[in-house]
Amino acid sequence: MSATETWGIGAPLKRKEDDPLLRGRGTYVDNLDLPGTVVMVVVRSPYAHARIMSIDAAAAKAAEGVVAVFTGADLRDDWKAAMPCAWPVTEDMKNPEHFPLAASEANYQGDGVAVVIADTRAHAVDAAELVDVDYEVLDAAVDVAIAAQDGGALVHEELGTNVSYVWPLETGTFDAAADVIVKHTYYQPPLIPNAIEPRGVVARPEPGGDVTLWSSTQVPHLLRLLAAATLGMSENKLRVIAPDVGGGFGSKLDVYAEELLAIAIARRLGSPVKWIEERSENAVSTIHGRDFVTTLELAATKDGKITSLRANVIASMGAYLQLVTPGIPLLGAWIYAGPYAIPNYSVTFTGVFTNTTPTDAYRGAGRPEATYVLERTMDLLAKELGMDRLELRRRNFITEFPATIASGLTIDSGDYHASLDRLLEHLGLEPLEAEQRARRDSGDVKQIGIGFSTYNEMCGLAPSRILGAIRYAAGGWESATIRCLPTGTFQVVTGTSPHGQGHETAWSQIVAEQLGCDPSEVEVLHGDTSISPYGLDTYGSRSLPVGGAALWSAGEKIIEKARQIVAHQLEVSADDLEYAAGTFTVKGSPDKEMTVKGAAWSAFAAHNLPDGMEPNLEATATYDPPNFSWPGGAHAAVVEVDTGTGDARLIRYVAIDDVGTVVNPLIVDGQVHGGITQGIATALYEEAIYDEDGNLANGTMAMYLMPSAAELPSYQLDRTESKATDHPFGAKGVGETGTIAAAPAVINAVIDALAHLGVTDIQMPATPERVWRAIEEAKQ
Ligand code: MCN
Repeated sequence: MSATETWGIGAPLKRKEDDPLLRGRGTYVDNLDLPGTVVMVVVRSPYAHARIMSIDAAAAKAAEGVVAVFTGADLRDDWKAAMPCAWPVTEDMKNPEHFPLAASEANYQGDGVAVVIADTRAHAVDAAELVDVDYEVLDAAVDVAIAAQDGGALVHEELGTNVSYVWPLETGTFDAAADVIVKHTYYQPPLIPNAIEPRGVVARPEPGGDVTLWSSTQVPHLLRLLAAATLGMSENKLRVIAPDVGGGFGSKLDVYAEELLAIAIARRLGSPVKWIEERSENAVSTIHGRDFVTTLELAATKDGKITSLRANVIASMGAYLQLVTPGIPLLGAWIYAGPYAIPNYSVTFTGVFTNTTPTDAYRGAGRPEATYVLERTMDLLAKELGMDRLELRRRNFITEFPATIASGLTIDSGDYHASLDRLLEHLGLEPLEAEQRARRDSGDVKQIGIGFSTYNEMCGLAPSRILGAIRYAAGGWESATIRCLPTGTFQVVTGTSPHGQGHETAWSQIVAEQLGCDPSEVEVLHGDTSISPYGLDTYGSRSLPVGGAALWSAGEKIIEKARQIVAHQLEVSADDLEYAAGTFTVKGSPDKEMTVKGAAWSAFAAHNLPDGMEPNLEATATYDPPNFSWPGGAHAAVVEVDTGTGDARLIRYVAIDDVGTVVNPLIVDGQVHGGITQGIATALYEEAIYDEDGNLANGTMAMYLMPSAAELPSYQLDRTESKATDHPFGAKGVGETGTIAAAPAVINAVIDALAHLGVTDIQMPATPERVWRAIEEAKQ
């Protein structure tokens, strides 16, 4: 085995970043303790919809330790623009002005109405209780399907409607005269992302009006750009640092009120301002995901060839449009047909305001929502056709690549049959089906069900031209710099901003593979706008497909320059050099060699460089992907359902994913594990429950059922590999695959367990009560 096989691309290297984190030596925002810091606490509306009649802050201002109290009206002149929404999906999209503090009307429970600044957190919390807000409570629009009808409560009266936009994509007519048509409506409830570290910010004023902002964010670069614009600051006066960030799952891909408030107030007071989100505060003030009502129709021939698809999606925006809220449903718009060749395609999205926490990106963002309704409907169609559900899938799989799909995009590579074949090898379907038959025959109270989901997704966001065409404000490229230090070590500066994904390790492996060093010799810097080249941060499983490609491209530039240096020093033609694993050798003279590390020293000393060559061995590259990244695969879930109590337990989970070339199999397995767990959680446990007045009824960890390891079996993972043809070393994204695939597999399994009892539908999450009711209703 060569050295690079033990630590280059493909090696299961343990994550470099974990040691300090596991020893408690990480630096999260709350670990920052800057001299003179004052603490900010946000006073939030207890009502989902209420007019703010008056705010009396006198008692709070007089309380012990209080430095200042600000209301929305007090700070109005600090904002040069409303809070940003970077994705106006249609020209006439309705986007009500949204400022960091509501001044006249609170539009969701948790909407900030004032902030208290004090010397300690305890003093700020106590004083916040004393801020006296007089509210006139208004009717709330909570249910997204009802809100979409208008006629009831309006979230933003001045708009005259709750509909923000209608966005259609139609490339073919639905075949209403087809042999078989199935149609079903699905509800996917709102979810609370629950990163292990809630959000937090520290803003420090610097001499000359500059500000340094530490934030638990996924997007330091976007945050700097947009915060500067909102505050009317020069972009170069704001430095944003994402220190260690304890997860985000999309929820930290945003520009939040508290980030803007901390900067504005730090500038006003001249002291560092710190805000740390509490867990229950996180449940209302950090974005939610999903909250979709989708009707999906599939039309097919008698022999199971699907001829057309129509989807009507009603998606809650929550109370306001956050950074990319309106675009989230659209991220699924191109994949409602998944891995199947369906020629006629029509999807319509209606974005609707509700008096609930704003929605935005949550792991998978638009793609789990699409895959869920498709994979559920595939099972319904198979039943209607009287066809085996896997046979139906196989008959419709796309098999030739590159494949231009009906929604208009091109899938570069994939092998969906191979993933399904591999899945069945691991699963052992026959004994499971035999067990299922035996339990059905004996009338066992515990029934088992087997569910499948064959999926693909588009990630690696994204080709800038396509983003432009769908009206997203920024591009989708990424950048990387490699500095070859004189003594033979390397420094990488990346524009991606990891928050749990292990980029330091994977990026080190890529450099190690290409430049022939040990990964420990590579330092990876990220997450600080003053050190990284401009970048577009981490979301949409883009970091390896886009950032990794930029890094590879920087490495190629290093090798090219090193080749010129080596040729000059060895007095041979550059064409006579062969390169492998960091070393140049002269063709035919194997004893003559020089390494990239040696070239780095020569470039630093600059005593003997080719005429006109700039000293120093360093390269920067930016990479704009020509296409999305197209992972895919096949997942199976096996559940045991107690038909007496409705309790559904997952007993096995098998996942086969194709993410192209794998840089680090340990990291990829970890990503798939985490992703699957979030998908299972969606299927069986998690849901943000609002009452009819818009009160979040389960905003604590005691009430919001996040599964722990105790609820879950070990997963069986394996991979197939079809390389991404556009990526320099064939890698596809992995960060969201599990979440996209898992929920439909689990719900299909629960329904399969109860199919013989006549159950055909169960809404997510399949709680014991819902399952029990479905069984009872089927009896009637
Ligand atoms: N990787 C690899 N080989 C591949 C693909 C990926 O070795 N073929 C590695 C990459 O090098 C990287 C990791 O897997 O270390 C994830 O890569 P990628 O798919 O590019 O995703 P990103 O790094 O862009 O991460 C974003 C993605 C998203 S969108 C969400 S949501 C998510 C996720 O990652 N949130 C996470 N994984 C998370 N993991 C943790 N711990 N915390 C989160 O908040």
